[in-house]
Amino acid sequence: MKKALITGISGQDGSYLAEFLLKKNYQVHGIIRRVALEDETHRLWRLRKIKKDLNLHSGSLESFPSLAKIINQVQPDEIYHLAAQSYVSNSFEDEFSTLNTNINGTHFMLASTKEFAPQSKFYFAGSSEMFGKTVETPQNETTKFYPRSAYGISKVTGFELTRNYREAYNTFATTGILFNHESPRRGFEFVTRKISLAVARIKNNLQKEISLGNIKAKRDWGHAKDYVEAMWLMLQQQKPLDYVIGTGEQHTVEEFLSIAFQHVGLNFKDYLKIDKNLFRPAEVETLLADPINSKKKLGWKPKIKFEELVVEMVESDLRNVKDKTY
Ligand code: G4F
Repeated sequence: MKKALITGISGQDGSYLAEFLLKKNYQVHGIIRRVALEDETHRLWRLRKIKKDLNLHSGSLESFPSLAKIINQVQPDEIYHLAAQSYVSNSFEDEFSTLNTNINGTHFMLASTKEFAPQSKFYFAGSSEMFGKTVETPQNETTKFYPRSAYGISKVTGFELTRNYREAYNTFATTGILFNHESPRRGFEFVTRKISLAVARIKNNLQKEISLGNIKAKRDWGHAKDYVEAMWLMLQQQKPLDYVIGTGEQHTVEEFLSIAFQHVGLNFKDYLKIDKNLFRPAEVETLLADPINSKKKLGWKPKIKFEELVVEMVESDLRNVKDKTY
C-alpha cells in the first residue's frame, strides 16, 4: 500500500486530494496544526466524512523539527506540500509572516525530505500568482514570472527551491503552477465563495448587498476536484517536471457575479457596492493558462465547466443557509 503525506490536508485542495488518494487505496497521512486538532468542528469540517480513515499528525510549517520528525516516521512514497498562507490580500497586510511561513515551510519540507525520506516524490503547490503582471498571454511553463504580492514572491521562491532540490540533490521534486480553482469548500475570504454565500443570503433576505473590489479582474477558474488529480498525475510520471494547470478559459469576476445572481433569478447590479478599500495595492489583472503540456504529457483535462462550478457553489450555499450552517 502506497503512503502519501499531505500538508494543508484540512484545506480545500487537501481534503479533495485526501479523498482522491483514499479511493486509490493509499494510506493517507496529514499534517495539521495542534490548534486545529483541538477545534475539529470549525477547522476540520472538510474532513468530517473521511477523518476516521486518515492518519493526522500535529506539526507546524514554522518548525523544522516537527516536520522532519513526521517525514522520518511516516516514510511516505509521495509528499504533497499544499499548506501556505494562501490569501493574496492578507499578504499585503502581513508580508512578513506570509514570506516566513510560505518560504521557510517549503524549505523545511524539502530539506526534511532530502534528509529523512530521499526516495519520496515531492509536489509543491505553485500558483499562477507567480505570473502576476503577465508578460504574455496565455501563460505556459516558460513564461517569465512577475509576482505582484508577497504571496506571489513566496511562491516563486518555493518554485526555485523545488527546482534546485531536483537539480542539486536529485529529489523527485515538481511544482504544479495551478490557476485559480474553487469549489463549495473554498474559504470565505476568496471572491468566488464570498459571492456564492452572498447570493444565498440575499435570496433569503439575510443580507442586503455585496461589497467587492475590482470586478474587472480576469481569472482562469476551474474546479478544485479536477485539479487534485493533476497533482497526483505529476507524481506518477517518469521524470519530475513542472506543469501549468488551468482550463484555458478566462472570465471576469463580473461574469461570475452575473451567473451566480442569475441562477436565483436576481440581477447583481441591484445588490453590488464597489468598495475602494477592497482594491489591492498591486493587482493581478489577467490570468489565463495554456494547459497544452498537462493535456499532452499528463493526459489531464478539466471535466467541470465554469458555469457548472458557479451553480454548484451557489446551490451548496443555498443549502447551507437553509440548514443554518452559516
Ligand atoms: O479570489 P481571490 O482572492 O483569488 P486570487 O487573488 O486570484 O488568488 C487565488 O488564486 C491563486 C491562483 O492564481 C492562488 F494562488 C491563491 O492562493 C488564491 O487561491 O481574488 C480573485 C480576484 C482578484 O483580482 C481580486 O482583486 O477577485 C478580485 N476581487 C474583487 N473583489 C476580490 C474582491 N477578491 C476578494 N478576495 N474579495 C473581494 O471582495
